[in-house]
Amino acid sequence: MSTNRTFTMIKPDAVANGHIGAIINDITAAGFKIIALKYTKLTAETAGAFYEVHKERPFYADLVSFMSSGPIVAAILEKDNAIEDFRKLIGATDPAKADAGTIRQKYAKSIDANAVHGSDSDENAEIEGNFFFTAAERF
Ligand code: IDP
Repeated sequence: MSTNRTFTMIKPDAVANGHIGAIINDITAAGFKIIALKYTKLTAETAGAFYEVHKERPFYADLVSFMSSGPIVAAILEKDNAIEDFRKLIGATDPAKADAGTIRQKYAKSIDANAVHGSDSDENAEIEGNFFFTAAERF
């Protein structure tokens, strides 16, 4: 069953480059409602736990280091067909391959520093949202 919710992070590169406002604007203009929102910073430990599923991938250490290198914005978003529509809005993992007008094409510079995260399934959206937000922080 679809929950119509997804989880996103605006990653350290996009925060450092001043894109928080523009990215949130793109997200809400595309019809996503913000259910929860937080400006925070991951540590090496919490970034490592968040990306545990990628532990065996060759880029894991770099990903953990990058994701804990500066503040991020975490959010839970709601919309019909949220997972698929949000993946379309952000574009391909590699911004060089992302469609024109997508968030990664507009704001990301490389495959590792790619501006935003978007959950890949309802199950992961639930797990990832719970990683950052308590029930009392969702509206
Ligand atoms: P996704 O974020 O588009 O779902 P995943 O394959 O789940 O892509 O990878 C998670 C994150 O790991 C990516 O967003 C990116 O930051 C990083 N990543 C993925 N592939 C590479 C790579 O080949 N080199 C460096 N970093 C990568």
